[in-house]
Amino acid sequence: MPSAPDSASIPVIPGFHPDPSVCRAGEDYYLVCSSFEYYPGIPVFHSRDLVHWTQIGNALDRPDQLRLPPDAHSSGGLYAPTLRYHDGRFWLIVTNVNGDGNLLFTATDPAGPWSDPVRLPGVHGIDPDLAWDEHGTCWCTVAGISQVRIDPRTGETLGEPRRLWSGAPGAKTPEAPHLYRIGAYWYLLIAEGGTERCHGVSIARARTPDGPFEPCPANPVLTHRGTDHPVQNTGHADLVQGPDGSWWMVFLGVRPRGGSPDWHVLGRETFLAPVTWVDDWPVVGELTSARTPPPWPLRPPAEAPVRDDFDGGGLAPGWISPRIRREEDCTTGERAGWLTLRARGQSLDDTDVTFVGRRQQHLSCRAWTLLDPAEGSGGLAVRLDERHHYEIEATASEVRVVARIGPLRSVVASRPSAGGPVVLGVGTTPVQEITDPRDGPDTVAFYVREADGTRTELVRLDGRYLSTEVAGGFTGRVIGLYASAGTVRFDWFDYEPYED
Ligand code: 6LW
Repeated sequence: MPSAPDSASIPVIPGFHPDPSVCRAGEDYYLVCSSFEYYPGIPVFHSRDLVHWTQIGNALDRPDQLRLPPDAHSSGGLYAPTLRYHDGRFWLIVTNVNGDGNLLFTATDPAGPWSDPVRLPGVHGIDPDLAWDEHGTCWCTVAGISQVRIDPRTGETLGEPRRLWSGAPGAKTPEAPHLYRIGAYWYLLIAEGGTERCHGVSIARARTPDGPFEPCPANPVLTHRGTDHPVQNTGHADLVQGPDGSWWMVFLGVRPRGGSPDWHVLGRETFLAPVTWVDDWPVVGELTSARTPPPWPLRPPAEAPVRDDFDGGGLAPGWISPRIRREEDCTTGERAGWLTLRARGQSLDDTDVTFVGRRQQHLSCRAWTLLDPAEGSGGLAVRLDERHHYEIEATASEVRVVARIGPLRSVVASRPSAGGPVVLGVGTTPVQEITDPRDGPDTVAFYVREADGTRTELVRLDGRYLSTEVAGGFTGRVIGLYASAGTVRFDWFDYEPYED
């Protein structure tokens, strides 16, 4: 099991934010992540110091940019984008594994709007990358690892795809390629070993963008496999230069907790580490965060507010919904200052459900909401996917806690209620000390806030069942609001993070 958490284990973008791709435009950095079955898709972050990131939008925030069939499976949808700044424009390439394949978008402002998609029917493979050489040729490289020249304005492929390199002999899933010109070489950075405990980052170099590539003798240049580092599964990386010209790597990792085996519950998160160059090969240093900062002044943004009052025109960019969000089922316009949700499916077991949530970003956190169930029923949920979720739900006559774990669904606690507005809460507490090798990663407790402000805990559940090791897939927990019958209104939502 990994060693105790320490200051080196803090992500720069916590919560389910995997497959980071980063680019620099002057003093500004922009970063995107995979978003899978959630809409809007592909969160876009901004930073000035590579450590503090603020979400400024989602690249695919119009239904015509992101088409997900109603039955698209969880952990389907949008995989592994690449973001580049070239020729005064931002370029984003991404795979929609549910039908549309590889898609390319452009923007002059990464906060949006992003263009309509350009399709790439001749590019086969996930994890597409874009790189331009000095002649203006655009090289598109995908998992496998293979490469083809493209016209990025039309999506047309120019020539036949060519196999480039497959990483270490026998290592599974060479993927996540990024190609860069750095000094005298073209570098091909890849991930290999699978996105679980064996994940790693390897690199090869060539004199031209299409090879032949020579692997780094020190590969993998980044992996935590077989170590007791509190951050595991490190891989899927991208390179960028810091404000002082030094080199940095962003990559995904997870924070497993608990006994044996251990479990991670927040999905794959984005981490940062310094890179130095020895003999023209990169050497990756220890994790960097606000607690172990880089050598330039940090530029933290204002603290994120705890409360979302639903008083603005629309929803903040951090709110996501599975597959689609229909204005008529999810609006802040119907009752001013309230979020109104209209039920579609009957529960979070359904793929077509009215749910709007935010990623759980801290191992230890609480979320609260004031809900009015006068015209329906709904509540506050912790969601991994349709088969793995816990929720506290209010109806006209009771408040109950439901657990869905695999094929099993059960009401695990309930109490009568008068049916008026009620404050519901959920809190996660990571395990502090392992006293039994079977200890889970955390507990998930559900609360009702009483009229006098005290809270009553209805039940405390083992968090392992809402972990990736149990549920499978590529995502992490999302905490949010849903309607299971009729119309439910929410006055506010608080997300209180605690120190990890
Ligand atoms: C992604 C692949 C990966 O396409 O996981 O960790 C897949 N790396 O590169 C899904 O995120």
